[in-house]
Amino acid sequence: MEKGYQVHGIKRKSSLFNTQRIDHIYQDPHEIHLNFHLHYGDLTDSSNIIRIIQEVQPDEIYNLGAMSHVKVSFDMPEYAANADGIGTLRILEAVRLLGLTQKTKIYQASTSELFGLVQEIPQTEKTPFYPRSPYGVAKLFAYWTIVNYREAYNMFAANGILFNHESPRRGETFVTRKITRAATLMVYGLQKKVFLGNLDAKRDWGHAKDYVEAMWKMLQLDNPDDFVIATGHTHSIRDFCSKTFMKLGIEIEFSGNGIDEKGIVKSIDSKVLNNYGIDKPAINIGDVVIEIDPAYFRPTEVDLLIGNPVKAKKILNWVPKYNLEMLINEMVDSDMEIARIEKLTRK
Ligand code: G4F
Repeated sequence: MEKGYQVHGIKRKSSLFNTQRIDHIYQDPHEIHLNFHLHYGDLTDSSNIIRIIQEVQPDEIYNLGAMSHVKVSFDMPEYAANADGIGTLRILEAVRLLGLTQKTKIYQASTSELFGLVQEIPQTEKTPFYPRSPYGVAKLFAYWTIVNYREAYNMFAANGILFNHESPRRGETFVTRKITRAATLMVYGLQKKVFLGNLDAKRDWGHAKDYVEAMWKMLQLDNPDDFVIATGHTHSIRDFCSKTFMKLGIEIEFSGNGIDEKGIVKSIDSKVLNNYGIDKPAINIGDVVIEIDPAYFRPTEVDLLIGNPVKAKKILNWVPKYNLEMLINEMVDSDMEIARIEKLTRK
């Protein structure tokens, strides 16, 4: 919207309000919301997708719609295939059948999950795919459908192979937000500990703001192409925990192995918490704040992701502005404010 676009989004019907993460846009004092429209829709409903595209006649479509939780895709594989795989096909077919192939550019949210059991380190646009989940397999179908429609019908359809990208608006069941949320609730005494799965997995985490800029840049090219978007740095879940707690002045020591591993508070720098207005944290040296719950293990795991974004840097002139520290700082500060308000309202 800052770029002057009229933005149309699709939301699924739910019995509860589920637009909290974008509600502030409606409250923008500059009335920018006049350029923002939400339609009821679902990627599993072809006629609905065709109708919305026909009504909107979009210049650009950004398909980020998905059942995007990798672990949940093992429980709902057919739905993941339908929404994430065939859903992409439905958009392409709608654009084609409505005669919009020369007008509408399509961005497909492909994913580093395509690399799965990685065949090369770091991963580039040329690294062979080896998905490790129903989510990854569905996204593989979508990836190749985009390539096929580009070649068969001369459509502007591009894959952004995005590595993990996070922000304060990240859903609370994804590991980064789960950790920042838990740590901040703990210092306010609103949560005792957090249960996690595989702490050894490594991810190349970037900031969603940087990655959205790359998506947009991809659609401004003269010719469609596929790009890896990544930072080129990787960290384990364990590292992410340590850095998050450290941002709050809390040093964590990990001890034990496998499902018996625990994260224990080793030291607390109270000056750091004082800066957040906390005199007496509800967390003490020796507290076990992280434990393992095998329920979060995946039947097949993606152990290591690290991308090489050299092509995006060269062709899109894309340079990320955030590093991991900046990302964690922003997420922790935002979650501290949320926890502070929760503490007040729970009293
Ligand atoms: O945060 P995650 O759930 O993200 P994951 O699986 O990497 O997928 C995300 O990034 C992809 C891009 O590469 C997207 F395509 C996808 O839609 C999604 O946005 O898990 C990250 C890692 C995994 O290895 C997982 O096993 O963290 C590990 N983990 C350890 N404990 C956990 C937990 N993941 C979650 N969600 N919850 C845990 O308690």
